[in-house]
Amino acid sequence: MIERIGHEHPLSQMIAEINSIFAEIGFVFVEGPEAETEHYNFDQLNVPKDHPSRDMQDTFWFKEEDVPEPTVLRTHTSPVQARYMETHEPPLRIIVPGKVFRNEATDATHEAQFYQLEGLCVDTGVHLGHLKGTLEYFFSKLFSGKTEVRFRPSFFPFVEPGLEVDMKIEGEGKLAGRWIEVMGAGMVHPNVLTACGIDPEVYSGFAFGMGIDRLGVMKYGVEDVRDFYTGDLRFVNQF
Ligand code: 2U9
Repeated sequence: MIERIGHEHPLSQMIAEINSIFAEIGFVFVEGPEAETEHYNFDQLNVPKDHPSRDMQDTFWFKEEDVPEPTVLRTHTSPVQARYMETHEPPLRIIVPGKVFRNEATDATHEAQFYQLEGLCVDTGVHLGHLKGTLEYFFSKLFSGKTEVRFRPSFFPFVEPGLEVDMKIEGEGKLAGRWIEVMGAGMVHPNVLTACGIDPEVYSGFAFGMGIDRLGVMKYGVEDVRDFYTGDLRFVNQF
């Protein structure tokens, strides 16, 4: 008889590996609820009241009669960082993986449910150089080789300045030699620090966010993100 021993799902393996990479440089793993209040998911993160991401078309809202206050399936893991800042004094270094939800059509590169990984570092004197060094370290560990990181200006309500982050792997291989967009990031917006009880005159912080599924697609060469959720053992057992 052939004994088949199970193993972790490829996305769980990714999350465990990412956690251990960040643990080496002092980041603590934090989790939070998947159902969040409008307050923590949007208001506290400086997302304007009329921002399109709050629309029914983009966000899954709970029925008003079922909840004590406006509640959503979280659209990012950022509310976990917001709650953490309220209850902890800087210096803070946390890494927050988790499931997030978007009310949108699915295709080979988009799922209505996916895994995100966000990070936050708050201390005195934190600047963009710390963000760049942290991400260079992270990608070189994850892709086991020398990597370069570059920033392009972008906008997200919770950071200022906001950045798109591209990565390039040196050497041979399918991904090597070209710039690939991998995540968004920036310096935590002073309004967000203030809303979370941290004085922006004393402290500054960087934050970043990425889709773990997308990173899995890159690392393992998977063609369709939806494969991660089929539960098909012929797929899962390849990892
Ligand atoms: C707090 C303050 C700032 C987290 C950030 C992004 C930029 C970003 C997307 C990448 C791909 C989400 O998975 S995705 O669709 N995220 O671009 N996230 S800055 O900034 C924060 C978070 C929490 C308190």
